[in-house]
Amino acid sequence: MKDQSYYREKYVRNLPSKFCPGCGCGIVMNAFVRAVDELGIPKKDIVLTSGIGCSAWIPSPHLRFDSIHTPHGRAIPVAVGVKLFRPELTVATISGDGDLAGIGLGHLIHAAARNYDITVVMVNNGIYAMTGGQLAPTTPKGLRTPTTPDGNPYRPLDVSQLVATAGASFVARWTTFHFRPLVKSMVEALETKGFSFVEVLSQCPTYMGRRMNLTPYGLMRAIAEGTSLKGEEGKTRIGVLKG
Ligand SMILES: Cc1ncc(C[n+]2csc(CCOP(=O)(O)OP(=O)(O)O)c2C)c(N)n1
Ligand SMILES: [Mg+2]
Repeated sequence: MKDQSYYREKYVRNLPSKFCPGCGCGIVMNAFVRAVDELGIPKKDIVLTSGIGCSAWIPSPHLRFDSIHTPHGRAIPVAVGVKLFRPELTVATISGDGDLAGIGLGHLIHAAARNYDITVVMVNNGIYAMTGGQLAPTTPKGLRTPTTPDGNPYRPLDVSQLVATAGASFVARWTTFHFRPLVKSMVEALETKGFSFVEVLSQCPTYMGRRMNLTPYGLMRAIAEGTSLKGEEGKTRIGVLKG
């Protein structure tokens, strides 16, 4: 059986992590490398892109794959460019909700509609974490942020629904609490021919947990329980919206 040190040594650069204690980014990173390992894709055959934000740090500098850290919101067009020129490579984007569904939303919709053969993993922590927890298009209604001190008056955008409607071949949504199904969906996404999207509802202990007076684990649970994802056999799942 492979233990955590196998994945760390094979896939993660030996650097001090920039993530805050309890951040969901480590869980998403762990899930992604397990999916790659399960598929047996050689490291040299993968290119990752990311934009700007805490989540965008998952591929670069942490992972031992070729990666391109793009300007804010531009991870998807760069991934599409790599895929068009090197179709034999597996190309994936890992980035945040603000990066992909805020400043980069146009690219996301058009890449899904054109069904480009790339995988996008969106780490949705519901805020712009890196810059101090400001309102994102995905922020839960009512949440107080530095830019909505009286509470967010808007509904959050359902990004997975939007991407499915735009025409993606595969869409799945999980939380960091659902590690095994998340890995499985990442495997399916990487295997998909066409545009695949995996949304991970994730915790930011620093800018959301503190505000809600929750520990990282408490925030993880609250996110998992706050989703209407009760699925088979009592397991919480969001599952595949479109396959
Ligand atoms: C063009 C541009 N506008 C704004 C910023 C400031 N900025 C940096 S990260 C970020 C938000 C990132 O949010 P998200 O993608 O959700 O990542 P998180 O930190 O939450 O993981 C913003 C607005 C920037 N770097 N570049
Ligand atoms: Mg975010």
